[in-house]
This record gives sequence, structure tokens and C-alpha cells, in this order.
Amino acid sequence: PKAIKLQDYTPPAFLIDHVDLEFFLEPEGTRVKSLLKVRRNPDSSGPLHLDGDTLELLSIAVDGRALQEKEYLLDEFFLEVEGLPDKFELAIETRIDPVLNTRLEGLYLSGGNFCTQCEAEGFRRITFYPDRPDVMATYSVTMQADEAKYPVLLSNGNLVSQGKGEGGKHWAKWHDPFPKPCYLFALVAGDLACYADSYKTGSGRDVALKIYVQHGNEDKCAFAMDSLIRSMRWDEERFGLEYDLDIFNIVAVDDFNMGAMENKSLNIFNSKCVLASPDTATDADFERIEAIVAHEYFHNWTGNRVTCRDWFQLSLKEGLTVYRDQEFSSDMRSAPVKRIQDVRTLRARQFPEDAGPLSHPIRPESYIEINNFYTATVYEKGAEVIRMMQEILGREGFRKGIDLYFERHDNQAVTCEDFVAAMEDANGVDLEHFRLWYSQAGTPDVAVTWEYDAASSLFTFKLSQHTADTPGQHNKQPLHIPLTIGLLGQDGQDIPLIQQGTNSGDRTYSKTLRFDCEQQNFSFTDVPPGAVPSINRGFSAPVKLSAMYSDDELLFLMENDSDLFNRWEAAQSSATRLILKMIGEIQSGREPQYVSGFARALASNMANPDLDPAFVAQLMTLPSISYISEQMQVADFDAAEKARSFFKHAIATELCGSLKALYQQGVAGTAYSPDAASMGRRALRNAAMDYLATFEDDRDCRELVVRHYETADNMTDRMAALALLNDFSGAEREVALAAFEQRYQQDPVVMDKWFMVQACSRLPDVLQRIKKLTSHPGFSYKNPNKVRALVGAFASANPVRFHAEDGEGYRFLADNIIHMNAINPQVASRILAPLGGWRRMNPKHQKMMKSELKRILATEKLSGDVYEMASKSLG
Ligand code: HT7
Ligand code: ZN
Repeated sequence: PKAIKLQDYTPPAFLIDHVDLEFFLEPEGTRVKSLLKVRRNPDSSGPLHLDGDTLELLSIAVDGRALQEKEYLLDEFFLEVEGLPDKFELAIETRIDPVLNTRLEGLYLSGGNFCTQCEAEGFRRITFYPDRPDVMATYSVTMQADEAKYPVLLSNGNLVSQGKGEGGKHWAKWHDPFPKPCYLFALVAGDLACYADSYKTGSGRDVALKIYVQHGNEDKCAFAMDSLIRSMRWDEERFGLEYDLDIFNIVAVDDFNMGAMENKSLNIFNSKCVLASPDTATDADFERIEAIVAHEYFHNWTGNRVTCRDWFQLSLKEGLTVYRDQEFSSDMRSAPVKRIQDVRTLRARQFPEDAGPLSHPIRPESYIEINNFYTATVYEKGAEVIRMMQEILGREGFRKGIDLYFERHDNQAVTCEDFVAAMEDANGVDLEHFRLWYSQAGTPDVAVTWEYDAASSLFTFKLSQHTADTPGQHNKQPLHIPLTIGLLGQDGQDIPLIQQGTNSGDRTYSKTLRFDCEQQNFSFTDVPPGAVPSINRGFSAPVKLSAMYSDDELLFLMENDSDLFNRWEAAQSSATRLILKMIGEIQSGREPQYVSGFARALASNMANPDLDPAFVAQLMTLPSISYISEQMQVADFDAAEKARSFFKHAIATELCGSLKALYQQGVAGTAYSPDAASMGRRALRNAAMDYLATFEDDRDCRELVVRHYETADNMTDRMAALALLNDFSGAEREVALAAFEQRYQQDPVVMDKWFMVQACSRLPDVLQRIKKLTSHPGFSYKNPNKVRALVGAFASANPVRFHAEDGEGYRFLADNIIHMNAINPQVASRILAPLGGWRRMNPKHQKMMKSELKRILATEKLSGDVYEMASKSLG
């Protein structure tokens, strides 16, 4: 397969003003008629190039004249016509087979209903078209289908007319007045229930809001609807962005390659990102639904009204929209807790990506398959880059930049460069150096030391930065890093910051330094002795920080830092340091040594009534085995698991009384509510139980977890207990899993949890159990959620068993990737990444992992998706 390069971008030879589509919907053999109003692009030249994939061409005509075969070039993946007038109408008729579409790109069936997924390049599986985001057109769409089977007919924009046809058919015509690229086209036809509400915009327009779901799921839509309404209000208040049509529809489908899709006014969602009730969704699910509903809604401006010129600019819409949804959640809930969660995700998903064979800049320079670039780097690091701009420009300056961006580019397809230029021009600043974040891959390592001169009360930060080489990028440049710092006095209070050489009169306790050279010093005057620095407050920059803290200084920050993010960060650093030491002891055959300072600092936070319980729960959550192993030269998941468990058990032993008290305090008889405060209380109680469960051999503690499971009146508590029982070797586990299955076997969204929890079990025979589960009636290789829950979760979230000594974990993953390659290449390639981690393993495991990658590469009819991931992973 050939790589596509950013530098090769050329504008389209022809533009399309309007698209008229007519669908005659049948599972086997849908006819699609398209009538395009085409005109030559004065800025480009060449033939009319239309993309097409798996299409049967029935006819093609220019201005009403049918073309003969010799008048066009029809290839497997495109259709080209030369010698066309400057302006003409092109009529094309194609035939497609939705029922055969297991890739879930283009028009397909989910639960017997028709739906579409066109981003990134799915529209070419519906009709011949210039399937590129810089061709923007208005659309009229008419659908005809059997009325009994498909009573609901939806597309983008407004419903213009509808009526009855012959033979039990009916039809509907929709019109979308906003020009859009074809990746935002959507169609749904099915038998669906509707949950309705409405919203009055700031300017007084009424918008009809509808969520369509399978019959029987109407009672699980209220939270998503409420999230949508709050998102609409928030975007008006924070960014002055109002919804622009009279209808906003959401449709939930069970078979979906990702979480959701922002098609203009017709968002299509993976059911698990919409449906929620206390009995079926955990607090984390509620939070995710709120964030995804907001994310897709926010795309209406950042992505739809202003879209991407080409797919290299993907972070223009995704990074910015993730940033917006993070800010929304932060305003809806606890800001520090949200920041901690986001940084956990960044570290778990993006940092390893950026340190491995698939590392790429947020604006990649080449790709084989664009679907492989919907990555943590483009999304989450992209959001961090936007956040840094806001940190540099301030909230007001950032808003000015956003306003200018929309003023300049509404209804256009633009580049990341256009976004940065708007930020610069609106604020009169130069972001030239900052732009490097778009093109340079890798996570910068920032080392910080400090000196104190008692005679002059001068405190000096000494900063240095370095970014390691990444595939295809060597000798990295220093970046412009906005590093927010503070200083704590011995009393634990913030010290006012007076920077040497600046004459700012403000009394400030946190300051964002412009750190843009390889090495740089920043000095502060009037600092009393014994000050302890707090560095990268709020995680102002996505860097790996190493600072010369003593163990005691970390504990001091953990107890005192007014920046709650950094208080948590100090706890993570301290725990990581201690666990790494224990790993060393375990590896050299010694007994790990426990030091109790950490537990004391934890206890002081647990006892602090001023702290949000949700925050304390975060503080109590130790770094994951994967994160700890990433800090090692050669990963040793077994030792990491042993050390982490030993550490947790030791803390539980020391704090047993307080943990039991915390657990008991949480037993309040109030009804379930997904608000932040209630979630925080549940999180804290479940964190306490997590520690108490380390007394696995103690009957009382086992019983406590069993009781927690049995008496849970909501899914959060039920899953918290099930996750613990899942690692117990004994009858309790089987009893709980059987009860869960019995209760939820009819609910596919909940059954994903059942599959996933089992895939993540630490028990030694987990792989045998997983293999058996692939034959469970609730499991299907055609459903991406199921494959991700069982196979994906095993490979990415159960490192101890995935990296088993006999290599069976690797073999199982490779077998499944090969199998999935033929069904759904996008899903196959998305579960491959864990095999790319071979460089960090010992030689024996390296060999086994590489051999599985080679086996995948030797597969017949390997998709571009899997080829790209496997070949890059092998290196
Ligand atoms: N913009 C959407 C991306 C997406 C997608 C991409 C490739 C294949 C299938 C897909 N489904 C959705 C989702 C988003 O970021 O909002
Ligand atoms: Zn998005």
C-alpha cells in the first residue's frame, strides 16, 4: 500500500455546490442515485476524480447524456472523467449491498436498521464522489423504504416532505442548507423509539431534540438528553456559539466502530455512549456519556461549520473539540478531578504511543490508512496543545482567537495553521516557536533542579528539556513549553512570586514560565529559606518531568500543595518511586521493604474534611502496573504486579481502621444520583473497599466484598465489587459472574462489562476462559464492542496475563487480528498496538512478539489498516 503525504496536497480539480441523493433502501441491493452540481475549481486543474469502493456502477450521465464506457476510466477505487465543461450536472446511479457490509463504513445494517458511518472515507462506499473534506456542498436526500420495517427515515438538516409510495413503501426528503464535506453525511432508516425534548437558544429559537433508540431503551435516554441540553447552553455561554438548525437528532446503534459521530444534525452514537440508567451504567459511564454527547455537539462548530482541509489537519477539529469537552466536564464537575482523569488517560494512552513505533506529530506528515490516525496523539495531545495556547494567551485572549477563527473561516475547510494564525492575529502575539508542537512528535523530558541563595533570598529554577528521537524524526528542537510553577513555604502555604528582572506589581502565587530553550534559569526574589517548588501545576504542559525532590519533599507536597493536581501528582511520584524500589528488591530475590510515610500522608488527606471525596479517591488510586512498568528499562509486569499489591496491602494494614471507617461512612441510604458529589462519595467508599480487599484471606473482608456486590443498588457499586471478586480464586467469583450474566443477558451494553471484567482477571487460567467466551451466545466478532471488550481489553488492560511466559497471549491476539482483518479491518488494526510494545520487553518476549507481528504481515489479503500498524510496529 502507498503512503499519502501532506506535502502532496493539491486542491480538487472540481467543486460541488449541491448534491441530490435518492436511496431505494434494501438490505441486499440498495440503489443510490446521485445528481451533482459540479463546477471547475479555478485554483486547480486535472480530470474529475471521484472515489468509489465496493460500488456497482449502473449508469453515469453528464448534463443528461449517458456516458459510454470509453468516456470514463473506472478503476477498483476511483472513476475519472476528462474533457468536461466548466459547469455541469453529473448523474450517477450505483448499487450497494448494506447487508454484506461488516466493515461498518458506508451504509450498513445494525440490529436490522440502516445507518451510515462516513468519516473518514466511508462515503465512497455509498456513491462515486470526491471523498475529501475540502469539497463542501449542500445536500438534499430522499429515502424510500418499506414502511413497516423502517418507519423512521432520517438524514441531515430539515425534513422537507414525506409521503407514501407503492407496495408498502414510504419516503422522506431532507435538506441540509449548510455546505458540508461528505464525511458528515448521514442516513438512518429503521424501527426506532424516540425520546424527545426541546431547547430554546439564547436568541430565542426553539430546537427539537430527539434521541432514537431500540424499542425498550427509552428509559435510558434522560441523562444523554440532559447532557445535550447542558452542552448547548454551555457553548453559548463559554464561546458564544449557538446551534444553527431547528432539529438535532441522535441515533443509538449497537454496531459502531468508534464512540460516536458528529454528522450534521444527525449524530450517530454507539449505544454504550448514550444509554444509561443507575442499574446499567457506572458513574464512569455517566461521565463518559456526558463528555461524548458534548463532544459530538461541540463539533457542530469545531469540525462542521469550520472543517478540515485534508485529513492531516484532523487535530484541528479533534484536538480542539476534545479540549472543549474537557472544559465542559470540568465546569460540570470537579475541575481538579477532571484534570487528573485527563492526565491519567494521556499518560496511559498517549505517552506510550509517543514513545513507541507508532509515534507521530499531532499533525502527521504521512499515512497509509487515515483510520489509523484517530489516535490519542491527534485527540488527547492535540487537546493539550490547544490548552497550552489558552495557558499562554489567557482565557480572554483565547476567546478572542476563537472569535476571529470563526469570523474568518465559517463554512470553510481549513488548516491547523489557520487556527494558530487566528490566535496570533487576535492577540498580536507571535506563536512561531509554539507551532513546533504541531510537527514534532515525542514527549519532551523536562528536568528541573533548583538552587537557593540564602544571602540574597534568591530561588532559582534550572530547567532543561530534551525530546528523544522518534521514528523518522531525529535531533528534535526545544519547544515553547508553558510551565506553571509555584513555591511553598515551610508552613505549607504558597509564597508570593516575584520574578527577578520583571517589574510586575501583581501578587501572584502561580506563574507560567515561557520555557523555550534547551536550558533556561528563572529566579525569584524574597523567597524564605526551605521553600519547596511545585512544578507544572495543573499539568500546564504535556511533558515528562523529573525533579530533584527528596522523598520527604514529595510527601510534603502531597499534604500541602494548594494546586490539587500537583498534590495528586506528588502522591503518584512518591508511590511510583517506592514501588520501583520494591520491584528492584523483588527482582533480586529480596523481601520488599515498606516505608510508612506515604500511608501517613494519605491518611492526612483522607481525614481532611475540606477535600472533595472524589479527589481523595483519586489520591488513593495507585499508579497502574502499566504506568509503573513504563518507568523501567525493561518491563517486568509480574514484578510490578507483586510490588504494587504488596504496597497496597501494606498501606491497607497500616490504615485499616480509617479505611473501614471511610467504608462505613459511605453507607448512606440515599437514592442514586449521577451528580458529582454523589459520585465522589461512591468513589471514595469503593476506593476504601479496594484496599480492604487486599486482605483476601480474611473471611470478613471477602464477605464485605460479596455483600457489597449483593446489596448494590447501582451499577457503580456492583462493578466495583465484581472487579475485585473477579481476582478472587474461589466460589464467590463464579457465583457473582453467574448472577450478573443471569441478570443482564438481554442487555448487550451491560454484557460488554461482563466480558471485559473477565478479560482483565489476574487468575492464571484467564486466557482459557476468554477463549471459551468467544463462543458465548452474547459474543460476536461482527460487533466491535464485543471484540474490544474481550480481546482488546485482554491485550491492553491485562498486561500480566497478556505477556504470559508461554507467549499464548500474543498468539491469541494475533489469531484474532487475522480473523478480524477479514471482517472489520478498522477494529483489527485498533487492537494491534500492544504487540508494538516488544522493544520494552526482555529478549525472549521480544522474539515471540515479533514473530506474531510477522505472522500477521504474512496474512493473505491483509488490509491497509492492519498492514500499516503491523509493519510500523515491527519497525
Ligand atoms: N469524528 C468522529 C470520528 C469517527 C470515526 C473515524 C473513523 C472511523 C469511524 C469513526 N466513527 C467516528 C468521532 C469524534 O471524534 O467525534
Ligand atoms: Zn471528535
